[in-house]
Amino acid sequence: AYLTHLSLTDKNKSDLERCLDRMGDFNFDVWQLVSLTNNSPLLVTGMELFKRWELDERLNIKDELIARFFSSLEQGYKKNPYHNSVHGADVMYTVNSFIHASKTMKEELDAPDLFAALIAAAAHDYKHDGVNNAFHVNTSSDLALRYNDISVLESMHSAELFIMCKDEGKDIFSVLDSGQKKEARKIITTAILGTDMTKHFNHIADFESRLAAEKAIAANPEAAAQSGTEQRLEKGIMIEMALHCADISNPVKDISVYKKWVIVVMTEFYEQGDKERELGMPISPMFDRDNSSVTKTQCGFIEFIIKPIYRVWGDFIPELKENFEKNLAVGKAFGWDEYYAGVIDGSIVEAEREHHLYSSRKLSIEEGEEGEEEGGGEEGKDP
Ligand code: 8BR
Ligand code: ZN
Ligand code: ZN
Repeated sequence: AYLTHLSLTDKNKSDLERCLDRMGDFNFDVWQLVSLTNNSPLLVTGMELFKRWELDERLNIKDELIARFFSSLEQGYKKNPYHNSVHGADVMYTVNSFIHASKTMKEELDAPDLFAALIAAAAHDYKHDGVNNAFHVNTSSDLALRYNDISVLESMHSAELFIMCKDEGKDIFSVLDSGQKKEARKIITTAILGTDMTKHFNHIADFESRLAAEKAIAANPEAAAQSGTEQRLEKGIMIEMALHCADISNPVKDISVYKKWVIVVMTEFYEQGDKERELGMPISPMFDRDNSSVTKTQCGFIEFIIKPIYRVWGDFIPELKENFEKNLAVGKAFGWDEYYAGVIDGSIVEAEREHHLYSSRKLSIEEGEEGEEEGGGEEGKDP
């Protein structure tokens, strides 16, 4: 019924409904939502997931408020190649699929926690401007000055979410009582600030030790009750980790979906590299379109970032562990440079046309040889 907000034809509506049926699956293809929703993937994902968890009834939220809130979030996402509302919708449905699969999270999280987790995911890159924290800091941008160089973008995403909610008719937190509001705000700010990649290895170590503590307690409740000093796996920690894992989940998805993300993430990195070149700044190797390898970047990202965290995350969600491992095994062997250059298949250009959220910069077939000069060795990966 909420699809009435979208002005779709009946045919489109039934296609969309069929697509949305699969949204609970970890390997759902969020890209389909772009065309099926008239470019409103985040609005539709938000409405769908609030319905699925019956948050409208459990927290007494009117459809109009849910729609206005997610629509406003969606409009705040800029049309960057990668950090756009498709990424917001992707991260939101992925967090949902973690919670949905995990017996532990389903038992632990009540309605206000689910509400907070989904909103944190939907808003986690709100108003992202397509360049990273290092660029902000190195250019002394207004945002870097405002946030003292500390988690500049993440601070902005979270702050702007709560500022947006002050607008007439968009305060989705108004459905919570003051205690719930305080708790939801704590969960959301912590989880969004936790998406800063500089915290990545802390997340792994911290979550691993908390997970071990929980297992020890489950195995021997009395001994654990005596010591009492162990850090437990609290709800906020689970949500923070779920959001960070979802944020970097591209390589863990089906290869067909992952491929589309690689095109847009590399496009955005290279556009930042172009800006750095124009400004006479040093260009980080990953961002230099004339001097980098998509294969090395993605393989390094998988080996040093993704595998370590998904090993721990798979221990926490054994329901999805096999899925993570299967997808990672396929993704790593892929020839990303040739694919990015359009040599393997022409889907880049096709995808660019299909999703006009993509950058206007055209990718040319001639760029195919980049990154081959170092003999394809494994050294020098720099995620
Ligand atoms: P954000 O989406 O919050 O920016 O965090 C993801 C970060 O992971 C990116 O900024 C980037 O540094 C890195 N990354 C790389 Br490398 N490849 C990626 C990919 N395929 N998908 C997502 N992130 C990637
Ligand atoms: Zn981010
Ligand atoms: Zn993100």
